[in-house]
Amino acid sequence: MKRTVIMLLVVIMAVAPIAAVFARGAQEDGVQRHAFVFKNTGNPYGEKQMEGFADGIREQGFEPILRAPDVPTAEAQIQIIEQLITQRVASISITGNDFDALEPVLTRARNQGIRVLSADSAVNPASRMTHINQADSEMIGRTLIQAAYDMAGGSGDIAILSATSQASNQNLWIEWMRTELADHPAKYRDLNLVRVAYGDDLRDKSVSETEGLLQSFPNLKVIIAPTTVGIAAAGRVVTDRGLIGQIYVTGLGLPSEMAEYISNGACPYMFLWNPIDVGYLTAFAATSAVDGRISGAAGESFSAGRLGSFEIVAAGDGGTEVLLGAPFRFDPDNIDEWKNVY
Ligand code: RAM
Repeated sequence: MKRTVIMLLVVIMAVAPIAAVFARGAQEDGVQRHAFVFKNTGNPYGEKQMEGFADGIREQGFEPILRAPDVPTAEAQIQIIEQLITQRVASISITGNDFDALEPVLTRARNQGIRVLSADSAVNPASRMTHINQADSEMIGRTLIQAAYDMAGGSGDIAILSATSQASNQNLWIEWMRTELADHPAKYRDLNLVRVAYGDDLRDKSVSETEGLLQSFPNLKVIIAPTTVGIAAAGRVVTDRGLIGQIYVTGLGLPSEMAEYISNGACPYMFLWNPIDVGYLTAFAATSAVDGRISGAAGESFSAGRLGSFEIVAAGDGGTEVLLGAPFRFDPDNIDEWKNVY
């Protein structure tokens, strides 16, 4: 009996320090690891977002893990998340390839004590503690329709070239584009949204989808691409086909990839936020979630290094979010200042 009690005490004493460390999210080797999972590889926007995340995690003395599947699907992200659960990371921040499909695996991660957040493209509220949103989704959607109206001179066919059909960030922006059109029927009377095409954030597919739009709609005036991959592909096609001045491209683009098309007139202007800052802000939200400073509830706030302090607010989908700030407009007057920044 006495021996059993002693053995038990020995076991408890051996396990206690490990348990204490785990409680703060560290692995067996004492290192706290924070993972970021992007939509897919080969997207310069995603690389910048992950770069910002890695900077923010390292600045706080932890270790970042950056992952992205080859293809932008939920299934491919599920495999990565399963590996991260086995690795016992402290947090997973994900740019979701699907709003709902990741819920079972992310719930499993959360049940193991891993803190889960989304950034850029949200997963549903049941799957996340909070979402790091680059900018107000309503403002993005409405602004892009207003830009298309302006470029089309008020009338003509317009089309949207999106990422994947399941991408929750693009789908939300497109919903707001439709709302903007519906809210002002008189203003947009002569503006026809003829199609939403999906380039899947793959360069070649985005190029061929742009070509398909040009072929199907000879009177097309504006292509709105709310994706950095799509807008660059559309800019390329319009330029190569000698359609500058006939078809305009706008949407969300990286200044580094779009400078050529902003200067040559294929894209009169476009919008974006700083993707490095989205990642950096996510890094601080993730560590704050791990050390218990935030639970993800509206009204909580946390400090995000060089970006200052942020508050968690209610999101339109019933969950919560953190807003980085307003999107920025890039045009011929300022593009040279920005093209080497991101
Ligand atoms: C693409 C991705 C990303 C989106 C940007 C605007 O790079 O789809 O998720 O935020 O475009």
